[in-house]
Amino acid sequence: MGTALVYHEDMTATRLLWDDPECEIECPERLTAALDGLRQCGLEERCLCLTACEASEEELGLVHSPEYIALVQKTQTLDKEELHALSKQYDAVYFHPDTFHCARLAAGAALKLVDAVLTGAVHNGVALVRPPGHHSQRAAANGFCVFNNVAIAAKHAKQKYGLQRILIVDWDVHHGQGIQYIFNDDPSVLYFSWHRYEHGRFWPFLPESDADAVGQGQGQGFTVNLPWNQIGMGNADYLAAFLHVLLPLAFEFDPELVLVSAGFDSAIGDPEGQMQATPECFAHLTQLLQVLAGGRICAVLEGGYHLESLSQSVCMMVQTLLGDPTPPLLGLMVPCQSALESIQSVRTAQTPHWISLRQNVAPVLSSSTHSPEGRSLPLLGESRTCAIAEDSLSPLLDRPCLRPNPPVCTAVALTVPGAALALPPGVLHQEGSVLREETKAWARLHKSRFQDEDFAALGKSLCLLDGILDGQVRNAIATTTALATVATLDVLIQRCLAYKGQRVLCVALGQLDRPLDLADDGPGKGEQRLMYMCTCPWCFLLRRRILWLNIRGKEAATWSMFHFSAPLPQTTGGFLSFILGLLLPLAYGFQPDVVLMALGPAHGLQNAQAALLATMLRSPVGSRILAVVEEESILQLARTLAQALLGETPPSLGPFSMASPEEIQALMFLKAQLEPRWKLLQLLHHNRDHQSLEINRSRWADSYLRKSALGPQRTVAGDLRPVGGPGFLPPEQ
Ligand code: Q9C
Ligand code: ZN
Repeated sequence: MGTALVYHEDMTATRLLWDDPECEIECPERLTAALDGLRQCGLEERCLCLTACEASEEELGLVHSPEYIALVQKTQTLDKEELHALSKQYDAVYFHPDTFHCARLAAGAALKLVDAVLTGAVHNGVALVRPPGHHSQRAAANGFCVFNNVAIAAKHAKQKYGLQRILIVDWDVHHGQGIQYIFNDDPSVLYFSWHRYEHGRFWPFLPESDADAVGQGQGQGFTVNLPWNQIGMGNADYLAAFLHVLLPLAFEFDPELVLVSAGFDSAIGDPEGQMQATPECFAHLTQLLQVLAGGRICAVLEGGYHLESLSQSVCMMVQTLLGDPTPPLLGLMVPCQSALESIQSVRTAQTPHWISLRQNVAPVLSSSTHSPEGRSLPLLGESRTCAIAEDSLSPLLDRPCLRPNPPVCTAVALTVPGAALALPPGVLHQEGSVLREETKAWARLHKSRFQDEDFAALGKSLCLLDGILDGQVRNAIATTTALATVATLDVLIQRCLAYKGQRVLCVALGQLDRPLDLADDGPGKGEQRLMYMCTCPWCFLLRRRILWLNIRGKEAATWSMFHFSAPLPQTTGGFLSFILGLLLPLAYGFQPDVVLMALGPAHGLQNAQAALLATMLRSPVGSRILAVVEEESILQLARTLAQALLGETPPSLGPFSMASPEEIQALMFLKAQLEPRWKLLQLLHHNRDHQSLEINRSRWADSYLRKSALGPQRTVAGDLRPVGGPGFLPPEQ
C-alpha cells in the first residue's frame, strides 16, 4: 500500500504550433518540470509508478457526446491551418495532431489511478497529465482542456465500483465549470471549487461561478463555489476556506472517494492566478483531505504555469500523500478581508443545504463564563514592520523541497504491562531515559506530585520529547500516573521552552488543573515561581510561547488569549466544529513547534474522537506530537493513538448529528473571545479591522520571501525573537 504515480511521456507531445500568447503557457515543460522535481526530491522512486493507457471511447462517452469524441479524433489528420481554425471555435484551446492521443492518455491516467485506489493496490495517488480537463464540457473543449479527466474518473468510480458519494476538490485557480455542468443536478458528486473571480471580471467570466450557484434539482447544495474577488490570496486564506467551508461540508457529506482537480496555478508565482499561497500550503491542503474517505485520494493535475512553483507544489502534495510530515507554513495566519467576505458568501448560500453550517449562530456572551482581562492583549502583527522590498521569487525557488524527515515515526514508552501488546507494527519501543538525577532536577518544583516510581516514567517522557525536539522522532506516546499528569506536563513544557525557546501547544483533556502558575493572573509564590511567570517584559513575551487549552467540564472559559478551557462536545457536529472551527484555526495561528496532548483522569474521549484529534493536530505542527496518557486509559487508547500518529486515517465518528445548543453556545463564546488575537477564527468581518488587515497582507509576501532567504529560523509577528542563552537546562539552576 502506498502512493501511485500515473504518467506517460507521450503526454509531452502536444504543444502549441502557432503564435497565441494566451495558450503558450500550457507547454510540455510543465510535465517534465513536475516529474524532474519528483525525481530530484527522491519522491518518484517512493511511488508505485504506473504507465497510463488511453481511455476507451466508451469511457470518454461517460461524459462526452459521440459527435464531440469523433470531432477530436479527426484532429489527428488535420494540418496546421485546419487545427488553428478549429481551435478558434473554442475559448482558449489549441489542437495538435497528437492532442487526441494525449487527451485519451490523460483521461486514461485518471481512470488507472482510480482503479489503483479503489482496488486497494494503493492508498492514494497522483496522475500527472496533459491536457488538463476541468473546463471541458460534454461537447466542447475549453481552457486548454479537451476531455474532462476528473469528471470521467468520477463517473467511472460510480459505474464500476458503485460509489454513492464522491467529493471533487478543485483547487486550480480557475473555475472548473465543465465539472460543475456535468454534475450540476447530481447529489452523488459534491463539487467544490475556489477560483479567481474578481466579481466576474476574470476568465471564464461566468455568473455561475459565483457563490450563489449551488446546483440544481436533487443536486442543490452539491456545487460549492468559492469565488476569490481579489488576487493575492495566500496560505491563511486557503486554510480558512478549508477549515470554514470545505471540511465542514465534506465531513457531513462523508465521501467514499476524494478526487482532486489539482491545479497549481493557485500557487505563488503563477502568471494566471496571481495568488500567493506557497508550495508548502499544498502539503497542508493534502493532509487535511487525508482524513476523508479513508484516505482514498486521487489527485489529477490541472493547471499550473510557473514551472518552479508547479514543480515544488507537486512535490509537496506527493510527499504528503506518501505520509511525510507537513513543513511549517510561514507568514501571518491572517485571512484578508476579501477572503472573509467570499467565505461568508458561500457559507450563506450553502446554509440551507448543510446542517454543519447551521450550527453557527450569533455569539452569546455569558457573563458567568467570561473573564475580561484577555481582551486587551495586543493584536497579531500590530507592531510589525518589514522593510524588505519585493523583488523576485528567487528565494522561493532556491529552497529545497523537503523538510528533514525523522528516522523514527512513532515511539512509545508505556509503563503499563500489556499496553504494548495492542500496538500496530511500525512503532518503536523506546527504552531510553533521561538520567535520574537530571529528571529529579527538572521535577523539583513538583516534589509533592511525583512518587518515587513516577520518575522512571518522567525520565522516559523527557527522552521522547528530546527525540522529537532533536528531529530523531516524529511523534510519541508516554504514560503517567493520574496524580503526576499535570506536573509531567509542566516539566515537559519547561524543557521545550529551554530548548531553543520552542512554542508549545498544550491540549489537556480531563481533570487536569493548570500547572502552578501558567495562568496570566499574577506572579507565583516565592520559590515556586517559574521562570515564565516572572513579570519582566522578557518573560511576559516568553509566556506567549505556551498556548494552553483545557478540555473538560461543562463551561467554556478564557483566562487569556493563551489559556482557556472548553467542554468536550458530545455530538459529532459539535466535535467537528470544535476541531475545524476552533482548535485548528488556533493551532495554525500559533504555529507551534510541538504539541503536547495530555489525556488525564476522566478525559471522556472516545477512541474515534482521540484518533481524529491526534490526526488533525498533526497538520499544523508537522506531526511533532507527544501524547501523554494517564495509566488508567492507556490500554484502551494506545492502539488508536499510535495508528493516528503513524498516519492512518481515523475511524468515522459515526452519523452526523447537529451540535447541541450548549455546545454551539460554548464554541461561539470562545471564538468571540479569542478572535481578536487569532484571526483564523474569524468568520464575519468587522469594519474596524479592515485597514490593519490589509496592511498586514501587503507585507505578507515580503515577509515570506525574507524568511525563506534566511532559512528555517522563524519568528511570529507580535511574538519574540528566538530565545538565546544556555538552553536545555532546568530553570533557575
Ligand atoms: N488571463 C487551466 O488552468 N486563459 N486552464 C485565461 C486570463 C485561459 C486555464 C486568460 C486559461 C485556461 C486548466
Ligand atoms: Zn487553471
